[in-house]
Amino acid sequence: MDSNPTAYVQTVDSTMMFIIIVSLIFLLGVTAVMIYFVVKYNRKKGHKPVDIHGSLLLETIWFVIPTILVMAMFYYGFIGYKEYRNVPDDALEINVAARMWDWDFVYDNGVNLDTLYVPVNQSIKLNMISMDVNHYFYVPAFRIKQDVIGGSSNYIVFKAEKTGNYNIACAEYCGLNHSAMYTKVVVMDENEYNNWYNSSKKEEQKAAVNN
Ligand SMILES: [Cu+2]
Repeated sequence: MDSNPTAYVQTVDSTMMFIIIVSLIFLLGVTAVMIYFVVKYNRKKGHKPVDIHGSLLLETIWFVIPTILVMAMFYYGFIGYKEYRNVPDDALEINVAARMWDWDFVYDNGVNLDTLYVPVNQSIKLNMISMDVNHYFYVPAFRIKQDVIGGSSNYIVFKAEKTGNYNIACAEYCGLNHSAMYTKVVVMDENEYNNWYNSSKKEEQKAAVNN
């Protein structure tokens, strides 16, 4: 799975696959049994409906098996949830402000941009606030998604393991230009990032002097 941009992709995709397979088994199983019963107990063949009262074995089975399955789904989901809520000590923090209809990324050096630049193989913690309504920070390629709620702060942790450009979308309808609330996360190798970080500061100072 070297081709995934984050290790997290595997966590989410295998959870998704588990849920799809369980659902498929039930869909096919229930449909097959239903069709079999329709044919076998057809009234035209002389079958009469029979009242059946209580079966401890059946009731136990349809209570225990779904409970185990649902708990397993919860377990895998929770493992994935923990992965992007636990903040590693070495996490690089970047402040994010969402507003109608763009994203603002503010770095430690004071630089403020609408594109997210991060170094590869480094845990990133995004401290997110909304300046107005509810938004929803979403990077499909990384399988990460986090509400950004008006009037409160939130965070998300991720670690990109492949350089490149990936889409960031707002995944919650937030008004007229919601569908245009797109930007990019640019994952760079460490040197490239450090160069960018140092030069972006200088450029901003230059711009400030020129104004
Ligand atoms: Cu939005």
